Amino acid sequence: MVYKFGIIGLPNVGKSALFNKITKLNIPSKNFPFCTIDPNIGVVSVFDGRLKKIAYCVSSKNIVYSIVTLIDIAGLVKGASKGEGLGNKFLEKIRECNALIHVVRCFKNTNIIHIYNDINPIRDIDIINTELLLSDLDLCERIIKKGSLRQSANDRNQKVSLNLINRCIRQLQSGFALRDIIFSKDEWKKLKQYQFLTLKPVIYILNMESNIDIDFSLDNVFKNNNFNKSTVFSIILNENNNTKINNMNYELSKKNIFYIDFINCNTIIKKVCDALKLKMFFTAGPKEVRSWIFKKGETALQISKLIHTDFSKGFIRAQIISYDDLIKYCNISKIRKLGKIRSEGKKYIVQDGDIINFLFNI
Ligand SMILES: Nc1nc2c(ncn2[C@@H]2O[C@H](COP(=O)(O)OP(=O)(O)OP(=O)(O)O)[C@@H](O)[C@H]2O)c(=O)[nH]1
Ligand SMILES: [Mg+2]
Repeated sequence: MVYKFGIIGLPNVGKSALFNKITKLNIPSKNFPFCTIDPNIGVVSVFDGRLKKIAYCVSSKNIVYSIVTLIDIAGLVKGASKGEGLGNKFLEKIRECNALIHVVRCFKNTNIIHIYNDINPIRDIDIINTELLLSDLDLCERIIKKGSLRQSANDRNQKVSLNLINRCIRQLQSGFALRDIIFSKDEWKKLKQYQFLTLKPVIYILNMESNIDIDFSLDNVFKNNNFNKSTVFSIILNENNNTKINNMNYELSKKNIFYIDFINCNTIIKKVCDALKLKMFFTAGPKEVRSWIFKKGETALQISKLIHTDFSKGFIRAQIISYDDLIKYCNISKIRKLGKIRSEGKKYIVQDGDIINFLFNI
């Protein structure tokens, strides 16, 4: 499966500009609201410095990075769920995404139109989040109306219980995202099928261009206590800005804040992957070295499907070298002689950095 990340935010805040920077495409990014109507879709490589080192050790010239899909979605406005602006049909586009990248305007440049005329990141974040909450509330009501809820405790299928949906409704009505609720594993599994928007991980990109913007926005954003631990903030500096940030008073590590300038903004994708607890394993041979994204906790059998369904159908075992061993000895025959190639079965929990050769028989 290819993971999908959706870029959301108010109109004219720099979503398409960010999309262009990350994907190296050139879709319109103009100074007027609703410049983007139909979603733009781009494919982005997830860079990982380990691939080059692996390629050197196995004498491979070809590196293939794993990819994710980035979707630049039309701007949302207050009342979108009631049809304002371009309405809420774009929210449906967001539903299919695995994570959201929420772009917030923090730059003050008065030449660039702000749809509500003044720069107020907290209000803007709130407008978008309210629309997401309303959309999820609407979904809860539709689930109840559809009447496909679990009726009794003995009903052991994938249906959710009315209790669970009511819990979601109460959370949303008090203005909080569903991701802030602690669900059991079973509840998670059941809710996942509905693709609730506020259950998705979100990364905030505070789009700014000077130190003044930074003080202004950080101060405001972090004084607001509606943000919980699960929120990851990233900060991006404007392309034209060369100012170095020296005088930061904030405890950055505690806040999960990352400073990223426009030049390096494809590192945002890696940060989103980290926030989603996505890991990488590698396949390596003289023909090519390749990275594959998998979810923390997945087994050898589960990830073998990513490469080919034959691998899982005829799975025999997985031969594994850890990344550290490969780099340390940098020679496969030596690693074999040292007994550092492990044989693992279907249930092995794959670790980040594993270099895997699947043995299968079909
Ligand atoms: N000064 C300044 N301008 C910016 C910055 N980021 C984006 N812009 C400009 O703001 C305008 C809007 O940018 P877009 O990328 O089209 O915004 P958008 O969020 O995709 O807008 P919609 O598609 O209308 O929702 C463009 O003229 C950009 O060049 C920034 O950090 N500073
Ligand atoms: Mg746009």
